[in-house]
Parts: sequence; structure tokens; C-alpha cells
Amino acid sequence: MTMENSHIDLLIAAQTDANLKKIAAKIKDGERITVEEGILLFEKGELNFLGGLANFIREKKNGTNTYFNRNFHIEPTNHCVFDCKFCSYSRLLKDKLDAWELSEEQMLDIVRGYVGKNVTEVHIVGGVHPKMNLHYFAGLLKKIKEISPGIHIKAFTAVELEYMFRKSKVNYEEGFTILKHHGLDSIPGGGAEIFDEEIRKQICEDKCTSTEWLAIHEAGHKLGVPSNATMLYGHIENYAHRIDHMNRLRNLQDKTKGFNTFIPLKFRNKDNQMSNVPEVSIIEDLKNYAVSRIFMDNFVHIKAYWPMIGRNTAQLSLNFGVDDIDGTIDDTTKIYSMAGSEEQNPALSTEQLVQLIKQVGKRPVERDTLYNVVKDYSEVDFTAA
Ligand code: V47
Ligand code: SF4
Repeated sequence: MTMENSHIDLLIAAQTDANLKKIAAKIKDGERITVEEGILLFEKGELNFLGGLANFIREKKNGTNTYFNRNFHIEPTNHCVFDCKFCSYSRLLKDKLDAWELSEEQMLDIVRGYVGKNVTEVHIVGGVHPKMNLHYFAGLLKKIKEISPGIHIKAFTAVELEYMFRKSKVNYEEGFTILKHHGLDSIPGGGAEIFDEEIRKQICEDKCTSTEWLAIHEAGHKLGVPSNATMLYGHIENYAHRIDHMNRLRNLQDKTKGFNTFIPLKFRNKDNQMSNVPEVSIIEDLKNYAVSRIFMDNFVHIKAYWPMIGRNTAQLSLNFGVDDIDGTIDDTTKIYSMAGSEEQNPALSTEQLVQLIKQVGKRPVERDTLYNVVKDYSEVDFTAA
């Protein structure tokens, strides 16, 4: 069932704050909200009000469709030359205890293991190894495509790309051209964190700057390499920083239309240099999804990444603007279990994902990375023989 105009009319009528009422009326009319209005929503909007508005937009853009894909991750290494304070995953070279580094053959074996299993995407992301080499990774992409020609390769955050392009002395355009030629299809959204320069200085001073992150994505979009965008929230940033972050993304999306989805990532505080910072509540998570949905009017999709937020909150988020919960994962990523997520061995079967979506009255749709429909599961009954 989709939300009708009458529901948003009720929300508008019940709202006593004149400014929030005005924002709700703008949303009903499909108008963009301003930075100040975005901050006001965070500061004054109650959860049910924000959820109602976000759900209105979600249903206008995507109906009750809830997307997922069948994917696996390759994390080549957790060695990293950078020192992000929130990271529970990287091991500096001096700390070799829990460090790993996969050989090319090991990575190709992972790919071989998925041949014939109907996965549509491989997501490759890891630490920034000092030996990180553009030509080595270009070769790896080519070999992956030889093993699995149909697979979509979503690989390397802007942080990894900035480092490998700089080391190989190529500009962004040259770098992307080489990687695309060897099989790169899109890039993931990691490394964005919070764009505000003051906050960035405190949490991830030494890696690519906000300007570089945005310029790399822009260069990719211009060369036909789409991407995702993330935001790490719930640490030392405030609401104005979150809206500023979203606004920079919204502006770039106006220019290029190259982003597929926006993924808010909740800061998890286990075993990192920011473990003293408490994690925010589930209410805050839902508010954040809702405001993201409302503010990012030129992003078609908002993703709740279940291995990080947990399957229960991911399910709840589907009524707060989210229309995508990522994929089956198959226990192939360690980033979030190491940071303290409730999902210690993240893997959901297609059946489990479909059930999770159906339980809250939404329509489960398997998609590929670019949101082409692979299969509509609304009528599929897994219990039938
Ligand atoms: O940039 C690291 C985050 C990101 C922590 O594009 C943390 O489809 C919370 O970007 N608490 C990398 N977050 C992962 C990423 C991603 C994940 C899933 C899908 C996609 C996509 C992209 O992980 C980093 C950082 O923001 N991260 N440590 C932590 N303690
Ligand atoms: Fe390295 Fe990424 Fe961890 Fe930062 S978040 S230390 S770039 S692995």
C-alpha cells in the first residue's frame, strides 16, 4: 500500500510548529528544502513526523519496492598507511598481529568460488597498502572479468584511488580510464566520512581531503563510472555538519547525476581510537535516515547497510525513507564486525532477505548494482516445494 496525499495532509495539519509545517508543505509539492530547513528538521522534527515525510518521498520515488542484491566482498588487505581514528579495521605496518594481505591467487579463488551462484556484484575495498599499485589492481580486475565476465566490479574508495593514482603519477582521468578499460564498473561510497574540514582534521586527518573525494567521484562520473556516497555519522559531528555533507553531495549530483545511492554509516565504537565516544541511539539512526531521504531529493535510493546497522534496525528503516538494504554479503566483510556491529558473521540468504522485507509489508526486489531489476520476489513462496 502506498502513502496517499491525505496522509501528508494529516501530518501538515497536526504540526504546530510553523516552520516545520512549511517544510512539510514544500515536501508535499515536491520542492527542495534548504540547508537551514535540513538542520531544523534534525533539531526540531519528531521521529513520527520525519518518518511520515520520508516515507511519502520514498513511496513517490520507489513505491514499496525494497531493493537488495546478491554480492560478495573482497578485502585485499587491512594494512593501511592512514590512521583514521574511528577505524577498527586497519593495522599499521608496525602492528602485524592481526594483519592480512591476500595474494592475487587467493582473491581470484574467491571469485572462482562464486561462479554459477547467481551473484551480480563483487565489492572490493580494503586498507591502503603502501604497495598499492594501479597496474597491479588493473591486472586483477581484468583477471576477475576473465573468470566471471558478467559480474559488476564495484571497487576502490576515493581514498584508495587518490593514493594509487598519486603513486602512479597519473591524473584522475588517466587513472579511471585505465581501470575502466580493465573492468572497473563503479566505485563504492567509502572514505567520505564527514566533509567538514574541521571535523575531518580530528577524525581522519591524513587521508584524501573532502575536495579530493568529491573531485574523484566527479571525474569518475564524467567518464561513465557511477558511484555511491556515504556519510559517517554519530560521533563528534553536529547536525549542521551532516547537512553540509549532504549538501555537497546534492550539489555534485545536480551536476553529474552519477550517484546511485546514499548510504549513511553509523559510527561503531569498538576497538578504535574513538571508543570513548558513545554510539547514538536507534531513534537517532532512524531520524538520520529520514532526514537523509528528505534532504537528498536528487538521490533515487537511500541504503541501510545491514551488516553495520544490524538487520533489525535495517528492517525498521524501511518505514523511514530507506528503500535498499544492500546484499547477501555471505560473511565476506570484516569492517563492521571488527567495529562492534551486532552482525558478527554477516550473511543472509536470499530467502532471509526476502522475508525480512515482506515482514514489514514491502516488496522485495533483487537488483543489480545499477538498480536494474533482476527479480521481483513479491509472489515467490519459498515454502512451496
Ligand atoms: O569509509 C570504518 C566506515 C567505510 C567504521 O558503496 C566505519 O555500497 C562505522 O564505504 N564505524 C567503508 N563505520 C565501507 C563503505 C561501504 C560499505 C558498504 C557499502 C558501500 C557501498 C560502501 O566504513 C569507511 C568508513 O566510513 N567505517 N570504520 C566504524 N568504526
Ligand atoms: Fe585506512 Fe580506511 Fe581504516 Fe582509514 S578507514 S584507516 S583509510 S582502512
